[in-house]
Amino acid sequence: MYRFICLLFITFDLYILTFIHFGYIQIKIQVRANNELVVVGTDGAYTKPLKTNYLAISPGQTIDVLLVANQPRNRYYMAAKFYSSNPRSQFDNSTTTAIIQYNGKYTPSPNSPVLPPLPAFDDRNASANFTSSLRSLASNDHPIDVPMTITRKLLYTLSINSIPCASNTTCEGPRRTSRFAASINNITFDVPRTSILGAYYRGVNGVYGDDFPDNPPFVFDYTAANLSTSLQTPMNGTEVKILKYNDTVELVFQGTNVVSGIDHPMHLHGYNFYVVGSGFGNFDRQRDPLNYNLVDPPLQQTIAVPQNGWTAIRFRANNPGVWFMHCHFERHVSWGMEMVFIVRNGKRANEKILPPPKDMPKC
Ligand SMILES: *[C@@H]1O[C@H](CO)[C@@H](O)[C@H](O)[C@H]1NC(C)=O
Ligand SMILES: *[C@@H]1O[C@H](CO)[C@@H](O)[C@H](O)[C@H]1NC(C)=O
Ligand SMILES: *[C@@H]1O[C@H](CO)[C@@H](O)[C@H](O)[C@H]1NC(C)=O
Ligand SMILES: *[C@@H]1O[C@H](CO)[C@@H](O)[C@H](O)[C@H]1NC(C)=O
Ligand SMILES: *[C@@H]1O[C@H](CO)[C@@H](O)[C@H](O)[C@H]1NC(C)=O
Ligand SMILES: *[C@@H]1O[C@H](CO)[C@@H](O)[C@H](O)[C@H]1NC(C)=O
Ligand SMILES: *[C@@H]1O[C@H](CO)[C@@H](O)[C@H](O)[C@H]1NC(C)=O
Ligand SMILES: *[C@@H]1O[C@H](CO)[C@@H](O)[C@H](O)[C@H]1NC(C)=O
Ligand SMILES: [Cu+2]
Repeated sequence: MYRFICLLFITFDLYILTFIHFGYIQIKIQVRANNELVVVGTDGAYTKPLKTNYLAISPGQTIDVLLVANQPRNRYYMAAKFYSSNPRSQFDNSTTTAIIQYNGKYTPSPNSPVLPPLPAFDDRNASANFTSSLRSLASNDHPIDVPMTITRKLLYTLSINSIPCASNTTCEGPRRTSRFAASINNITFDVPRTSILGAYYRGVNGVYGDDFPDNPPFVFDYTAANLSTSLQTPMNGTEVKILKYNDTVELVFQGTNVVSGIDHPMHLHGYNFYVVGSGFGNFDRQRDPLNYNLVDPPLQQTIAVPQNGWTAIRFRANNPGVWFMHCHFERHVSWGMEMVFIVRNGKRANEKILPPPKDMPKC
């Protein structure tokens, strides 16, 4: 559960600002309390304005924020640091800063700007609280279309795993006799050498199977503190989940504490999805759906599933094709925390997968 640190990109321009995009790290950012931040969008969809003094953002996400520059002209810090829910992960715990400087003629205070307080690096309440406070704008001009009748109910566990090294060999990495892996529904994805999209489009057999399970193959207390090590070794396969055109899907991601629980920023290609609920602990099929937000849930492309918690999303499968779904921690993708949805064609001409471009190079 080591993280890659990649680009951190912030643009800032006062008065009407704004776009803040952090790729690839999960981070909290805070400006001095009185410089108000107003979140107005996420992953390219409007949200109801949300006043906040910090943001929690995950790899792959975008958040649009307005900064209300209503303070005395001076210089102010903005600050960002890692959020890490896993006590065993190693990361750079320093705080990165930038200075926001008001325009105009004035003498800046001779003192260094006050560093804004940030939530503690392991404050998963602060992270989950921000994430679960987002609401779609859901106005007449920007209506939403949350699937209400569900045709496919899926529960996918997200686990860190451990695979023993071949006997009498040692593996690279911190564990000498085993190596880390990761899985969805206990399947570590084995990336085929042939493109799944190409195989599906051309009807080539043998590249993938269509048995990706709708539910975890073993039911256990997913988030218990002390899980048996016998749960740690995953299965390995190239299984896809087939959806019919226009299926309405509810997918609950369930984080597990196998090896070690951590947040997983899950990203689905080809779709935006509504995030209708989330919580800590095990998802309760009876109780938790009663608290879904079906009125103004945020429309997102990547969602951080809380450590040892769950997140429920809904989408309508109206974009035919072959769509990758994966954790957006690059390390976890390389460990196998991914799977593929194949969405079948509909009947009408505009409900079909597009042909490859004429100039696409042949393999
Ligand atoms: C940050 O990391 C350094 C080096 O690992 C450690 O000495 C220090 O205590 C850490 N600080 C905090 C606030 O966790
Ligand atoms: C997080 O919230 C729960 C209640 O929802 C509380 O029991 C716990 O102490 C909080 N943790 C922190 C670090 O604030
Ligand atoms: C977030 O935390 C604040 C202050 O602790 C609380 O009032 C609010 O209800 C929380 N929101 C969510 C969505 O948990
Ligand atoms: C592993 O090493 C031991 C001791 O060197 C040897 O007896 C055994 O045959 C080896 N096993 C394999 C599978 O290579
Ligand atoms: C899956 O198993 C095959 C055959 O044992 C192996 O070659 C491959 O490396 C495994 N893939 C993963 C992702 O562990
Ligand atoms: C966790 O399990 C191990 C092995 O079963 C046991 O030795 C240990 O005491 C357990 N720890 C807790 C906190 O239950
Ligand atoms: C995953 O599957 C393997 C092989 O069947 C099993 O040994 C292991 O306990 C399973 N783990 C989980 C978390 O389901
Ligand atoms: C798909 O669902 C949409 C929205 O309910 C509906 O307008 C459309 O007719 C459906 N198409 C098919 C092929 O079922
Ligand atoms: Cu992950």
